[in-house]
Amino acid sequence: MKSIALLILVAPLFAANPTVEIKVDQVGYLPNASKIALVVSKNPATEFTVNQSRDGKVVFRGNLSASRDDYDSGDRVQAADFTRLAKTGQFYVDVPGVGRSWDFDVTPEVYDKTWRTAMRSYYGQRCGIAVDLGPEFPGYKHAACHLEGAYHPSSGKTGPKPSAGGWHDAGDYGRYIVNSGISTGTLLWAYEFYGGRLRNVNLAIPESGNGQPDMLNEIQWNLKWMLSMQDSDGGVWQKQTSEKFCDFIMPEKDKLVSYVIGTGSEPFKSSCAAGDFAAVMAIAGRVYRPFNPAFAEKCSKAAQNAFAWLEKHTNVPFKNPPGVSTGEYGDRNCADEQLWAAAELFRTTGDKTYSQYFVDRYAAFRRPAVGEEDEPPSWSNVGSLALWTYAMAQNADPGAANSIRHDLIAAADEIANRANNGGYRISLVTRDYVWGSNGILANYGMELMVASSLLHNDRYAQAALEDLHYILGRNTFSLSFVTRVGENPFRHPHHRPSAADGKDEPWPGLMSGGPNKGRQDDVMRKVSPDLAPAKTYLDDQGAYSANEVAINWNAPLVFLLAGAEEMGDGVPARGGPTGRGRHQR
Ligand code: G3I
Ligand code: 9MR
Ligand code: ZN
Repeated sequence: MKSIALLILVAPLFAANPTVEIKVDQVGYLPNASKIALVVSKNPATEFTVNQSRDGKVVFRGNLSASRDDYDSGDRVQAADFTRLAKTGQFYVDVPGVGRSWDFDVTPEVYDKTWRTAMRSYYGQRCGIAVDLGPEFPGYKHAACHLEGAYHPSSGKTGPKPSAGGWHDAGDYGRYIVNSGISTGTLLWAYEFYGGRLRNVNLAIPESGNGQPDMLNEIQWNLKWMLSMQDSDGGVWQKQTSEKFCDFIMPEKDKLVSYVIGTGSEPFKSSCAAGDFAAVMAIAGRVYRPFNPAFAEKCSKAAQNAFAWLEKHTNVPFKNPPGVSTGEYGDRNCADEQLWAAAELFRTTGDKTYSQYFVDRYAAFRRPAVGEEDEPPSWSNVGSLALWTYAMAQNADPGAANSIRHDLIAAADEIANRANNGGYRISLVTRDYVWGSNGILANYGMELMVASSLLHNDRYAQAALEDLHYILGRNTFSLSFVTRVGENPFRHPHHRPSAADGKDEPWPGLMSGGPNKGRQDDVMRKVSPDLAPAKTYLDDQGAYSANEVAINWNAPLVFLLAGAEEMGDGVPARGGPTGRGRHQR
């Protein structure tokens, strides 16, 4: 009450409510990068100012651009370009006749806090241990959950199986190797690209201060669970979940049996799980070497065993066995997973047989194929990760490495140029507005950061920032798609802890799946069928096909934010192998 009264007393004219018609990155912009706000209003406006939040003082004046039609949202969008603003500080954009925007910052460190919040969300997703976000988010905690497990008949084994940690996948409490694969791999890559800066960040987790960087401490929590999913023959089970999704309860209240689930018949383990597992363990085998050589060696061996299993079982798909209705992550083609594993194993071990495996097969995965548009990495398609990692390997086949670089230039040019098409200046195209479209966008952003790094072209990193701006509020809803980040974030994720903890605000640092024209849940099926793809979204807890959160969507966000942070240092983002030397090889 007191603060509201105070606000009214001192509230001058400039403190009017922000309008959704002005869209800004609610976190902010880097001083040395493009700074654009977007305006969608009934009557085209002509002028804008940038004002200091503290006192409303005008620090920049400009004219709005002509309107651009944005096909995917149906919006007519004008741009307020204040790239030339030389000041740092906290600001808002004011458009006479339209209103003012939410506040945002302009500083070199503008994304640091958001990176930490997004990365720390993995701690919140931990299974098998009590979690407490502490004084930063008082009361956000849960007790140790899913401590016991059992082999499901579909796994080929019977009896109890200790359940061993890991991260809850998403809004549900399942743990899935395929999705853990790309998530953990992406995070480890982020460390490899930007570790020089990330290694110093304290995430306030139980392991903090143990001498190993916290980012690696957090990732190790999931790696240990993944290791526990490998059978003695080297194969890897698909997932550990209950047979059906539990109610909207806290994780420690979920008493459904946590089963190790397999394919239901020989060989019980699935090929995509083995491929993703091998790739991730291979990366871990080099990243942990300086800190924990024994663990690194264990991971590397596990990767080699999984690859050997995979060579004998190249295409065992996974489908949910009868009676099981949790997430499937079914993917009929595991050749890309196997290629990724071979490339990461080559990078880690230097063993030429992995390189040969790659060189013999990579041509089929080159992107974009003639006449095709580029597709960023996703849980079902890790082929591009295979290609890029190979291009970063020492002693790579020069012909292969060259063609991969060449393809990456073509892909990155194509993706970066999309910013000129639509009003929102992002990499998404119409067909991308499916389940997890924000994850697709973050993966485009990651791809651009990788391209910038490998090809030493800052233009790609600049384009990646445009994608980040959309996620952080510069979108048709003027909504930050990351919980607790920005002044107007989405608030009702399909996320069991956020729903069941009795608190108004959701758990922090989680990115929404985003607009999905597929309308694959009962809430979304009820929205108007006339909505444009980019508008097919509701901030509604029940809308799991548009508003769930997931570890594989947060991971490219973490990567993208890390790349953006590095740009704030005033140096083009060049974490690649010949770049700023942060790459460990
Ligand atoms: O890419 C195709 C497109 O070609 C096609 O035209 C279009 C038509 O529907 O669909 C697109 O595929 C969609 C695909 O996601 C894109 O990745 C499928 O429809 C859609 O069903 C599929 O959804 C997956 C969803 O599980 C349902 O299986 C999501 O990728 C996946 O992220 C999500 O994962 C769930 C886990 O199962 C359980 N835990 C939560 C997690 C997040 O929601
Ligand atoms: O909560 C589940 C979510 O994690 C999944 O992504 C989604 C699709 O598989 O399913 C959700 O669970 C719903 C179930 O599929 C149908 N009944 C309602 C459940 C959520 O309330
Ligand atoms: Zn759990």
